[in-house]
Amino acid sequence: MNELQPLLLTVAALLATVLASRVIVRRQVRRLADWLRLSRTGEPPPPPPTRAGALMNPLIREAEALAKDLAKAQESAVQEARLRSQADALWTAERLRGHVHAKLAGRPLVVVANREPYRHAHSGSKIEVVMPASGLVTGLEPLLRACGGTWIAHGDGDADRETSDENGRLKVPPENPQYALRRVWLSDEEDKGFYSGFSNEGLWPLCHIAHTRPVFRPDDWARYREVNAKFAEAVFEEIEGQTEPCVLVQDYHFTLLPSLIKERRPDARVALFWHIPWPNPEAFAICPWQKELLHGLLGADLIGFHTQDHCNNFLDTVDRVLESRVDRARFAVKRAGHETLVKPFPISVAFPETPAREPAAAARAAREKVLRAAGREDEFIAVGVDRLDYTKGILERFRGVERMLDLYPEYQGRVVLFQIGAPSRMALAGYRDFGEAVAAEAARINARFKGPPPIVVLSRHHSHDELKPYYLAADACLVTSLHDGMNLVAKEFVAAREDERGVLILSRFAGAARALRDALIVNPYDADAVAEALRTALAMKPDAQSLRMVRLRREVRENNIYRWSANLITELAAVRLPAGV
Ligand code: GDG
Repeated sequence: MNELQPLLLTVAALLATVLASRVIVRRQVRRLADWLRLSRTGEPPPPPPTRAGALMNPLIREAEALAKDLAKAQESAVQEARLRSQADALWTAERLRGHVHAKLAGRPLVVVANREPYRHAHSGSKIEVVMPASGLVTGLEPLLRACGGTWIAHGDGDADRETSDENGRLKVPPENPQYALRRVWLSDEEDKGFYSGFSNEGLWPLCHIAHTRPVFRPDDWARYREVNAKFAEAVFEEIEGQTEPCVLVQDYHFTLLPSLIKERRPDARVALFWHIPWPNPEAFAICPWQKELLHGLLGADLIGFHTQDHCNNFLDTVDRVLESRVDRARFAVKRAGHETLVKPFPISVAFPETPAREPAAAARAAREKVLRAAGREDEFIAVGVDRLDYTKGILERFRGVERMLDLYPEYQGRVVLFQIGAPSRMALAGYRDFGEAVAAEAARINARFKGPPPIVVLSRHHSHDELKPYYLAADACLVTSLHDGMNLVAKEFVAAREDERGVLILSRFAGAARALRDALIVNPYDADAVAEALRTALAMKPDAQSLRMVRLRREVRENNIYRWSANLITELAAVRLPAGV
């Protein structure tokens, strides 16, 4: 027995060692497995397990290396996915050019708008070229620049004839020609009845719920029909000999054009984009020629509005007024064998593709510049940029500023509102009166407060380059439209703020309020609400401004004007023409 004892002890020790190693190894393997699982599922790799003995070390080293490789592969996959989704989200002029080229496959693109993108006017002994203050021009010019084509418009500059050829054609932009402008000449009488009368005294107030009564005169209606027919002739000349051209008609000036074009050229694909709101059927019924207008519009293959609400109002109006089949599931109207799709396309602006190098310094410089130009030293700057139009809520905005200074007197003498107001539709007495009312209201409010006047009205046309320092300098941008299809000023302000500062105050009655949720949304009729929003904006900490502005900028960057154009052209190119046209 004694001889056996050492042997038994050795066996027992061996067994104990084997068992202990088993436990240790199993624990190590389990840890290793847990660690690998965590690495595989995308958690950041945890610290490597403590090393237990030389036995596991080679395995652990390999696992460590594997986990590192895995982490790198995961990181680059995430990066790649991010880039891919960014490329998907970002539309640029370059991308649009390729897209439109592919979609149109050589078919010509013709845009018809009343407003021309470049107007030539005499200025002393020189001729100047001006881009008119117009949201439509801001929205459409990038498409034509990127893709070429022809823009047909009323030539209303006093030097337009001498700067175009005998057919009213010229290449634009003047400094770097990229597309054709075809000018249509209107007599004073035509302009008065078609543009000032039926379009701007009739349809404009009809579609904007701003409590201004529309005026419908039979003579204006006659001129409106004549001018629509005249533009149709210009379209036929431009598309002569071209097969399956694409025609993009713009706005309420040309409701009759789609049917006129389709009747003579059924092979044309025709879209009409409506830049202003569409009211409910009761409001629209005021127009004595509502049937004719709807008939004209429904010649189009596609009708675009800014928002789904406007599409719904349009379909309700058609349903109420015409014999037709309104397909609410597909948002389409079928009438006499022809189908019109009705869809929202929220318009936007171009977004700077190459970021500024020192945005904060640029904003500071802009601030000094606009204050110096006005001879002021205010602590806070607010801006408003509008055509001088009663729908833009300029008087309501002024009353909001006045109320803020009454409620929070500590701001008196420290804040200025620069109101840029481009004169608009000056042939109409109502618009001239409105310009005077704006000046008078500013003067009334300014007289109430001591020190530098709180409201400065800059009542002249400003180019986009002149507007930019105001956008950049502003602590708050006020967009207080009483009703607005979209409102591009709101989006321009956001696009300009590369420093990610500044607060947008935005009317809930502007189409832009649908998507720009990080603005301070107000009811412009409520002076207290405008006052509170302005006070909130001026008191907002930089971090809070930045949080909102970053989100607003993401929205506008992703849904920029190139995406708008691409969506519109994609839908138009997909229109199926009836066989044999
Ligand atoms: C209609 C709808 C919709 C340039 N210089 C001046 C000036 N501009 C430019 C602005 C802006 C444009 O004019 C104004 O755009 P909005 O969108 O505010 O408005 P509307 O002209 O009424 O356009 C509107 C738009 O069509 C597009 O579909 O958004 O709802 O009503 O780009 O930079 N503006 C002013 N003074 C200038 O000197 N006010």
